[in-house]
Formats: sequence, structure tokens, C-alpha cells
Amino acid sequence: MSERTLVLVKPDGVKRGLVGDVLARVERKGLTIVAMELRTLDADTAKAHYAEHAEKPFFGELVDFITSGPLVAMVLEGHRAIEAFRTLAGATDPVKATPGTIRGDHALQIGENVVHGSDSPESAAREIKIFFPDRF
Ligand code: DAT
Ligand code: MG
Repeated sequence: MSERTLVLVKPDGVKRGLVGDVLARVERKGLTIVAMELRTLDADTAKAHYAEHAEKPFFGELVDFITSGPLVAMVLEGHRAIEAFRTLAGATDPVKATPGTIRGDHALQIGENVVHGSDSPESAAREIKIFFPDRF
């Protein structure tokens, strides 16, 4: 079951020089990069991407953080790509993320957890449209 997922190396990951590490893990896993771009989000795009969290107390911080510098957005394709990347990423809270995962190896704070990966086929379709309109 081939599917697509939207993955971000967030601004903390770019600043810390972790783009290569994330890409190496993605490629080693066998997922295919079918689109990729370095860009800095404006607040409206960030709010659209994280719309499901609009009512959360951390929403303001989340938008400030994700717009704080360049990020790398990519679309990955492959067998069960959505779940496959979420497994590579590890738990949202890096303290709980298993060592060997991206977050488990590289992060400590929940607000700066290096990567984003879509969590369902519906989210993936919505997020891919935000970052790569008209490409898929
Ligand atoms: P994920 O990124 O694993 O899909 P999520 O969708 O629940 O997690 O949350 C989106 C991002 O928001 C998450 O990567 C980091 C931030 N976040 C989540 N819960 C938080 C909290 N309790 N405090 C601060 N930031 C939080
Ligand atoms: Mg999420």
C-alpha cells in the first residue's frame, strides 16, 4: 500500500544541522523523497498547517517556533509511508521517544522535537496541499 506523507525538518533541526541525519534515515528506511524544499513559513501558513491545535494553550508558541527560521519540507512516498515515518520520528515528547528514533536521539523538549510527520492519510493530503499545491 504505497502512500505519501508530509515531513518537516523543523527550524531547530535545520539550525542544528540535522537535515542530513534525517534524510539518511529516510533513505536507509527505503522511503522515496518525491518533493523537497527549504522555506520559511509565514504565520498564516503555519496556522493552517497546525489548525487542529488552534485551541491548545501552546498554539502561539508552536506558530512562533515553526516560523522562527527555515525548515525543510518534503513529501515521502512508499509502503505505509505515514506510519513508517512516524516510527522513525519517535514519540512527540522526546523524553519518551525511544533511543534510535530521530526525537529519541536528538531532542529533549516537546516544543523542539526536530521533525513533523503527517498522522493519517487525511492529514497527509491536507498538509501536502499546503506545502506543495498543484504538485500532486
Ligand atoms: P506530533 O508532532 O507528534 O504529531 P502533535 O500533533 O500532538 O504531535 O503536536 C504538534 C506539535 O506541537 C508537537 O510536535 C510539538 C508541539 N506540542 C505538542 N504537545 C505540546 C505540549 N503539551 N506543549 C508544547 N508543545 C507541544
Ligand atoms: Mg501531529
